[in-house]
Amino acid sequence: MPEPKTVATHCPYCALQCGTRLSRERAGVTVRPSDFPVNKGGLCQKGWTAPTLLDTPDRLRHPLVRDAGGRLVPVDWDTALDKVAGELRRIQAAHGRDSVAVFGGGGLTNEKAYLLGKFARVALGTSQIDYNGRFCMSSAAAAGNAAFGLDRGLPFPVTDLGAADVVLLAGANPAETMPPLMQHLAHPELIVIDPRRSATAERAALHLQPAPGTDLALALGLLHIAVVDGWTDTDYIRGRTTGFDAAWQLALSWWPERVERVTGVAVSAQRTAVRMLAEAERAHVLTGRGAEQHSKGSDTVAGFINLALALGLPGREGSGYGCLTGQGNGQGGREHGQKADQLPGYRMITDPGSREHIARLWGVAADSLPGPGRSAYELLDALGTEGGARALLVFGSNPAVSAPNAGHITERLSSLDLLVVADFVPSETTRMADVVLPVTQWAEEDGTMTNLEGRILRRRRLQVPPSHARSDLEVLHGLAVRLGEPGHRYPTAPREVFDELRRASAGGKADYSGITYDRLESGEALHWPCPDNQNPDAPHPGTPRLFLDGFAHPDGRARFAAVDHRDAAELPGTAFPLHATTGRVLAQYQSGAQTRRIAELNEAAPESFMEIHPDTADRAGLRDGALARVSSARGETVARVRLVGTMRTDTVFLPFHFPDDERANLITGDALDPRSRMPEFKVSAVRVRSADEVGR
Ligand SMILES: Nc1nc2c(c(=O)[nH]1)N[C@H]1C(S)=C(S)[C@@H](COP(=O)(O)OP(=O)(O)OC[C@H]3O[C@@H](n4cnc5c(=O)[nH]c(N)nc54)[C@H](O)[C@@H]3O)O[C@H]1N2
Ligand SMILES: Nc1nc2c(c(=O)[nH]1)N[C@H]1C(S)=C(S)[C@@H](COP(=O)(O)OP(=O)(O)OC[C@H]3O[C@@H](n4cnc5c(=O)[nH]c(N)nc54)[C@H](O)[C@@H]3O)O[C@H]1N2
Ligand code: SF4
Ligand SMILES: [Mo]
Repeated sequence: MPEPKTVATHCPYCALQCGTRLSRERAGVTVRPSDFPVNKGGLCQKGWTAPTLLDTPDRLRHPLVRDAGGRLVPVDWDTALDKVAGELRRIQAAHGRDSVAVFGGGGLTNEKAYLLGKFARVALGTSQIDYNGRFCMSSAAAAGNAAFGLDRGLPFPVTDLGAADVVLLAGANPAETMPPLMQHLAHPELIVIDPRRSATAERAALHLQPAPGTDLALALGLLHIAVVDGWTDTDYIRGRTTGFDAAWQLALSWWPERVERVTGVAVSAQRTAVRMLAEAERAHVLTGRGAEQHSKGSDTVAGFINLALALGLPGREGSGYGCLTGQGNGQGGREHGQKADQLPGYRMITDPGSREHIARLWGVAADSLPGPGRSAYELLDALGTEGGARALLVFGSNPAVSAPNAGHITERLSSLDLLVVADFVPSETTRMADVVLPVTQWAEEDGTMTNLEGRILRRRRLQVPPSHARSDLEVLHGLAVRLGEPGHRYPTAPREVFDELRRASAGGKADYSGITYDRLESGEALHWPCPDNQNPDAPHPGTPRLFLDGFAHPDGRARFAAVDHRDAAELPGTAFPLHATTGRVLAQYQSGAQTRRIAELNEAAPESFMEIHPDTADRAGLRDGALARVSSARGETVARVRLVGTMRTDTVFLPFHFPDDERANLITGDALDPRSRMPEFKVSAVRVRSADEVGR
């Protein structure tokens, strides 16, 4: 069949998954936004420039294997896959199944995420699989599951936001991270909680500017005011929730003046925030990575959910709580079994019934499935150590840049016997690999993605991939067969994988069994859960809005969580007197592996920088535009000084998109949330000084 000239598909980057029309024209591939509900004809600069990535000059086009002289040299696929499979067998024979680990990504399609989990648990038989979503959504997932019995980023369509009167954004900067979403936030009054006056805070009716790592105290304080000032919805609390008293016992000791002392947010601003939310007819509380990427991220999200519950928002038409998921398939990526403790359908790997269901589908014995493995940071931290893995396969991540404590993690990666990376562009991690496998990218493949509202979308193929690139599904198939698996267990056609995934998910929390490629093809808006009701004439319509009739716990009630504030793992002191926090800029995506190769984006954001208050800079002897060295107890990074008068004087901000000695993660630490295992990307104690004196 000839390739189509135009396809309706979605942007390759973030969880908004803006709808686009891609066309192949003589001058190359062009993109136009479509009138899809999330982006309503809008795209951000990354979306507009995405086609450039398809034929970037340094696109990976051949499998590469490191030769005796230490250079990566092109080889054919059989040589590359034979080598990988041979090494994996040798390492597992000598050191056991768990000596091989797998690291996935929230950018992978549902089909890839599913097959990767199956490959790890069956073909490799390893428990050691986790993915970069652990760095992204795990705290909100832990809190959401505990509160509502179910974790779907937004339990309602994005378009509901536009009808709200007030939206509170805790640690999210969508004006840069999901620009077209701002169309839906134009009408509601915004309350933004962010230590920086971000582009989103600029548009807010109210900006609360706490010290990094103090959101939980603030959330407890807002709950305190809601109760004391009589704003709570007592009927809702009585009828639809449990656990209020225990949560209130802890919020009781967070009176407004104390909260002001800990967070720096004025009492009057706290009161205004609560009044705005409580007086609104329709209101939403949303969290982003700013509130979540902490060693108490899951408790912090629980604190904001407590506030939303006290005001009676979740599960009410037009109001609610949600988390803004991050990566393109950040939602689906967490449902199909690439997370250390999960099986497909958002099932727990420790649950005997779930193991039985999945094992039967996969044609293996339930007791042959491994148990839960290590979380992302712990998996990387253990590489090459006693009991840790000695070989690692990476699909869809660039941990040499994006993992916390990156200097240490880079060392762990280099201690491996075998590092295999599948990617379509060179990255800081492929550069360290023993074998690099060149794969297809978005416009060259079919599949499904699940956006931030839990809606399943079709990624469509526009053109043939470069001749030697293979899809991730083909790579997994090729490796599995070489490891002695029957080929039919690892289908390479996305539709076939999706059909198996549907059956795997049937009866699970994230039930996709009623969703088919044909239904998606006809343009139906299908949000999970969408069970197969066996009625072809009136199939299940999917679930755009969750919790309207009850929450997903057996008693139908939401749970308040008894959470209390605690300090960040590391506080500023004499040696390291400032808070550093990290995050994103509009023109770069994540580790930058994709966007740093696009000229327009590089012009807009060419290098790392540090936002710092002029007084703080002055004390450190730093001029605007000078190079600064920013050091923590872990290491040091280099960034261009940017004086910003609205910064807190105790805090600096760095983006994490840049490589080598500009990696912000050289300073971040290894503290993890005890429940979600989320690293504390958003707080480190640092010292800043001029780099000019010492040179680079
Ligand atoms: N341009 C661009 N867009 C992206 C991405 C990208 O890399 N680039 N990545 C995508 C992904 S995977 C994700 S997860 C999302 C993330 O989207 P966001 O959550 O919006 O992104 P961040 O910039 O990490 O963090 C948001 C804000 O948190 C603030 N912050 C820092 N520390 C704290 C704190 O202690 N408390 C509070 N309340 N706020 C704090 C930062 O100043 C920042 O403005 O973006 C997605 N979209
Ligand atoms: N300091 C600090 N660090 C952070 C964060 C922060 O806020 N601050 N945020 C964290 C968050 S939220 C996230 S999500 C992570 C993200 O960080 P990473 O996991 O490093 O994410 P990407 O840079 O998107 O890396 C994806 C890689 O996979 C490739 N890729 C994309 N699609 C596919 C595919 O389909 N198949 C294969 N095989 N490869 C593919 C891309 O080319 C790229 O090289 O960073 C985390 N790190
Ligand atoms: S907002 Fe996200 S999905 Fe939309 S164009 Fe930008 S990067 Fe792509
Ligand atoms: Mo993310």
